[in-house]
Amino acid sequence: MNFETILFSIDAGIARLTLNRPERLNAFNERMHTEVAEALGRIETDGGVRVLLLTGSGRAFCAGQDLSERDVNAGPLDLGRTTAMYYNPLVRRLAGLKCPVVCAVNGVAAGAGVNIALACDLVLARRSAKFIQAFSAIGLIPDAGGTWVLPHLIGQARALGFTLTGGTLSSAQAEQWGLIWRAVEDEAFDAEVENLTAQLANAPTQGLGAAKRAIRGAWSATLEQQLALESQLQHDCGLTLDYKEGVNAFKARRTPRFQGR
Ligand code: T3D
Repeated sequence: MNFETILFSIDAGIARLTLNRPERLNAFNERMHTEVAEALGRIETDGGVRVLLLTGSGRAFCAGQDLSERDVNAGPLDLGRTTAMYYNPLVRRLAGLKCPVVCAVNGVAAGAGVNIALACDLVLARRSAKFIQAFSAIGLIPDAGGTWVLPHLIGQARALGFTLTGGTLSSAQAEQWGLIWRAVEDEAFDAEVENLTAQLANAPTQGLGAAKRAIRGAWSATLEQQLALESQLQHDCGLTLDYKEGVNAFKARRTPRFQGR
C-alpha cells in the first residue's frame, strides 16, 4: 500500500509511524485509519521490531476525528460503528503490541488524539504541547479508551473535571497528574525522543513486552491472579537469550548486547 496520510519506516529495530496530515492537524480520516492499521500489521508480523515511535508532523500531534468527514446534516450518523470499526481496534493494537510504544506528542493533541497517545506505553510531550478533551464541545464522550484510561491514570475527580469542562492541560500539568511520562523542553524534545527510542531498541524486548503486559493487565486482576501471571511471564523471560546475556554481562562487568530474543 502506498501511504498518503502517514510516514512509515522500519529500520534497525525501530518502527516510526508519523501521522502526516499537518494541514488538518493530523486528524484521522478513514484513509489514515486504514493506513495506520496496515502499518501496525507490518509491525506485528515483523519479528525484528523492538520499539514503535508514534508522532505527528507539523505543529500538532493529532486533532482526533477529521470532522470534515462528518456530514451531520445529511442524516443520522452511526458513530458507534465508526468507533468500533476504527478507534477501538487501534487502541487495542497499540496496547497489545509486544514491543514498547513511545508516543512523542509534538504539539496539540485533541479529542481521540489525546486518548490514542494515552494508549501508548511511554508518552513524552513537548513542553509547549497541550492536551484537550475536545469531545464535550461537540456533544460527544471521550472515546478511543478515554473513559477508561483517564480515571485509571488521574482519578475520577480530575477525569470528570478534564472531560466535562472540555479542559486544556499543559504538558507540564499532564506530567504532574501522571497522565504522561514526561514533559520535555521544546529544544531538547527531539533528542530526548531519539535517545529513549534508541535505548528501547537495544533493550531486552521480550522482557519489556512481558512487563508491559503484566502492568497493563494489573488493572483488572486480583493480587493472586497477578502473582500467577508474574510467575508465568518470569518463566518465559528466564528462557530468553537476553536474560542469559544480561546475567553474563553483569558478571563480566560489561555492557550487555541484547538481541530482543
Ligand atoms: O466521528 C467519530 O467516528 C466519533 C469519534 C470521535 C473522535 C474524536 O476525536 S471527536 C473530536 C474531534 N476533534 C475535535 O473536536 C478537535 C477540533 N479541533 C480543535 O478544536 C482545534 O483545531 C485545536 C484546539 C485542536 C487546535 O486549534 P488551533 O487554533 O491551533 O488550530 P485551528 O485553526 O483550529 O486548526 C487548523 C486547521 O486544522 C483548520 O483548518 P483551516 O481553517 O486552516 O483550513 C482546522 O479546521 C483544521 N482542523 C483542526 N482540527 C480538525 C481540523 N479539521 C478537521 N477535523 C479536525 N478535528
